[in-house]
Amino acid sequence: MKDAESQAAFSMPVLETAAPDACASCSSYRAANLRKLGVAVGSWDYVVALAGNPNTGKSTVFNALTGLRQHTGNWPGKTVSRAEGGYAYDGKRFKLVDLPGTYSLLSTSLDEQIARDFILFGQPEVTVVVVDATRLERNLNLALQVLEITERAVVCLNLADEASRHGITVDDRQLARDLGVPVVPTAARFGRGLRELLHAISEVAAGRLASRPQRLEAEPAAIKKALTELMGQIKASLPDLPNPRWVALRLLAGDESIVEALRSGQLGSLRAMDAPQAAPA
Ligand SMILES: Nc1nc2c(ncn2[C@@H]2O[C@H](COP(=O)(O)OP(=O)(O)OP(=O)(O)O)[C@@H](O)[C@H]2O)c(=O)[nH]1
Ligand SMILES: [Mg+2]
Repeated sequence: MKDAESQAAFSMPVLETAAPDACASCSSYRAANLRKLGVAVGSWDYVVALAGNPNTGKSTVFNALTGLRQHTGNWPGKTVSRAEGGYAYDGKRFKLVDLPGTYSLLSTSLDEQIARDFILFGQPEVTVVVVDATRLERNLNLALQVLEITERAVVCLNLADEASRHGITVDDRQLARDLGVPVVPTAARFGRGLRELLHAISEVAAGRLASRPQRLEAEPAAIKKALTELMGQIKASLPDLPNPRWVALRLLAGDESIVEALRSGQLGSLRAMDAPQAAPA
């Protein structure tokens, strides 16, 4: 993006204008606190990842918050690599990372691996899982996998307008209780719900919202023993690697791509992924 454009994005009016009598404690005021930074993130306080199945509106959310113009369209697989941009909100700077769509953290296609590696090893402070409210059951598979590895998550229940058009009602409060993390209904294409999303991300990033994510039952004793041993070895050789438990589980499952990534040293180098990177305009 050119400088002038980036400057324009910086000063662009935000989502919806705050009412003149907006007070500092209401959500309109908070939305007015958004500054879209485009690619000019500079330094940042928090890294936020946008994860989710293909075609759920991740890039639409990314564009709305950063002022950038990532490719969007109504078919899956548009975003094929990581894109970064930023925004400032409530006195903090957020680096937002738009990821390719992925159905699962176990996926093996290249763009899905890019998403998987960032979610697992990029150490975002907050992972926003953008789910399609019209296909909730399928989308929750990835959401539950993400909640296995991080407490710092927000579920963005997008395409809420499409859901109501199809007569689908989602009880977002119950879903939030069931998942143990904030759930924010949005219609990103129309800018709806984004102020609440910004607020939830900010609260989770700052640790002001305590999440208790839904986790699967404990594993059988034999697996637990093998896991503990393997995790010990992984931690000894790669002390800084986030999510050693996930890596150990994949090794036990015989995941060749993880075996190879460990052998080649690729897993050890993934943590360098937070170097600033320009997003194509
Ligand atoms: N009706 C409606 N359409 C939306 C909404 N959010 C996004 N869309 C549309 O859904 C389509 C997919 O949006 P994208 O932002 O490209 O989705 P994505 O998740 O980035 O897709 P991939 O990069 O392929 O994984 C586009 O046509 C958007 O305009 C929404 O809230 N309501
Ligand atoms: Mg996309």
